[in-house]
Parts: sequence; structure tokens; C-alpha cells
Amino acid sequence: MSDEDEIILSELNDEDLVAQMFDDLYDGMKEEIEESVNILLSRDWAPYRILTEALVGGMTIVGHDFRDGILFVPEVLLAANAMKGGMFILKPLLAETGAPQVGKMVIGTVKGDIHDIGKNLVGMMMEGAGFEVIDLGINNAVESYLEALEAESADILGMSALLTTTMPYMKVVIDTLIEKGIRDDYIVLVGGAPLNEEFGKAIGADAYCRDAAVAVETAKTFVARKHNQSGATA
Ligand code: B1M
Repeated sequence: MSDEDEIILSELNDEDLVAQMFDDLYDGMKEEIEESVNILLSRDWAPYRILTEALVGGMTIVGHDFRDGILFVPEVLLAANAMKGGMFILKPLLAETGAPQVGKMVIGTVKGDIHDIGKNLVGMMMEGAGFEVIDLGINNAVESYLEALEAESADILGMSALLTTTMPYMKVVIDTLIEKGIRDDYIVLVGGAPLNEEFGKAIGADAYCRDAAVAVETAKTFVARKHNQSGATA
């Protein structure tokens, strides 16, 4: 592209800028995504709106083209990296709501699975809603979840899986909690694109969360219920 053709992001109106962000995410242009996020923030866009409308919106297109064989793993990795650049800027802002800590969540992607964008988003949104989040990263074996739950005295266990081959591992974790007699000590929430409510019920989770916003609302409801119960029995 010649200098003459160069797009000046700050000169685009909001609609064109978001459309450009979709293209930049698609092309894995991390610096451009970071610049655009900062421009939208300077135009008083709420961090959550930037996250959902621009970043998640753009990543959805990437997902469709990955599914359809138009994009391949290296390109998707670049797109994911660009998205992370934007999320890195938004993370502290989403957490800045000043909400008091309402509970503690241990979250991680299950064994065999390296997808972490959705899990990171859930973690960010939970922090934004006042939860303390212990992020175990990707590829977690049952031991890793158990150790963290105990060490952190967490209220909630969150598990993420993006592959139909890894989602059954969630049941392994829940069954282990049952075997150890500690299942009812934790609120177990699960999520990830291939899951659904029926699956969540079948494996014995407390709830399946369709997206990060639902995860926050569900966590709040369950924690409030837990506090009410312990208040009633105290
Ligand atoms: Co992967 N991949 N991938 N991939 N990848 C999918 C999941 C896939 C659906 C693509 C497709 O074919 N259409 C497909 C799975 C098919 C299946 O299982 N039936 C797939 C495949 C096949 C693979 C590989 C096997 C490809 C290969 O190597 N041949 C491989 C597997 C590697 C492994 O894990 N062992 C692989 C690799 C990769 C990359 C490394 C290239 C990259 C991951 C980069 C990263 O995460 N750091 C990648 C990506 C980016 C995707 C897609 C395109 C996008 C996923 C994403 O980030 N979405 C994805 C296609 C798709 O989902 N459309 C795909 C955006 C994110 C915000 O949404 O993660 O759904 P999501 O999270 C949402 C909700 O689900 C929910 O809230 C989030 C926010 O709203 N949620 C939770 C998620 N976790 C939660 C936990 C909770 C609550 C809610 O706990 C309380």
C-alpha cells in the first residue's frame, strides 16, 4: 500500500472505524487494533461496548472463516494475538468499576485444550463485576483445578472448553470433586462454544454460561444464594 492509500484510523467515523477493526483483526494487525481501541475510548465508548461490538464482533467473522476453511491456524493465531492486544488495554478499565469483591473464582481451560480467548474474556468480565479471579491458563488437569480451589478458598470453579473432544473432561473434574466429597463446596460454572445447557446439566455443573455476561450474572446469582443459605444456617 502506498502512503497515499494509508488509512488514518483517527479520521474514520465510529462506524467505519469498527468496520476497519474487523478487517484489522482478520489480518492480525495488533498495533492497529490497539490504536483503534484507544481511539474509541477517547470517543467515550464504554470498554464493554468496544469489547463486544468491535473485538468479539470481529472475532466472530474470523471464527466463521476458520470453520469454512478460508482461514487457517496461523492466521487465526495472528487474529487472536491482535484481539489480545485490544483486550490488554480494556482489562484494567473493565475492572475499574470499583465494585466490592463479591466472590472468588478459579478459572481455566480444560486439559487438551489451548483456546483461551473466551476464558480470558470471562475472567476480565468477572473482575469487572468485582470478583477476584485466579486464572489457571490453558490445558488444566483435574489436579490443577483441585489444588487452586483449595489453596485459594474459592467460591466458584469455572471451566472452559472449545473442542468437542475436550469438553467431556469437565465431567472428569466434577466427578473427582464428588469422589472427594467436596462437590457442594463450590459453584461449578462451565462454558465454551460447543457446550449447551443440556450438557451442563448432564455433567453435573451448576450452570452452563452462554457468554461472559451470562457468566457474570450467573455467578452473582449463585454467590448471593450461597451467602443467603449460609446466613440462614448460621
Ligand atoms: Co480453534 N477451533 N482449534 N483455534 N478455534 C474452534 C473452537 C472451532 C469451532 C473452529 C471451527 O472448526 N469452526 C474448532 C472446534 C471444532 C470442534 O471441536 N467441533 C477448532 C479446532 C478444530 C481447532 C484445532 C483442533 C485446529 C487444528 O489444529 N486443526 C486446534 C486445537 C488446539 C487445541 O486446543 N488442542 C485449534 C487451534 C486454534 C488456535 C490456536 C489457532 C486459536 C486459539 C487461540 C487462543 O485461544 N489463544 C483457535 C481459535 C481462535 C478458534 C476460533 C476461531 C475462535 C475461538 C474464540 O476465541 N472465540 C474457534 C471458532 C469459533 O468458536 N467460532 C475455533 C471467541 C471467544 C470470545 O468465544 O471462546 O466461545 P468463546 O467464548 C465465549 C463463550 O463460549 C463463553 O464466554 C466467552 C465470551 O463470551 N465461554 C465461557 C467460554 N469459556 C467459558 C467459561 C465459562 C463461562 C463462559 O466459565 C464459567
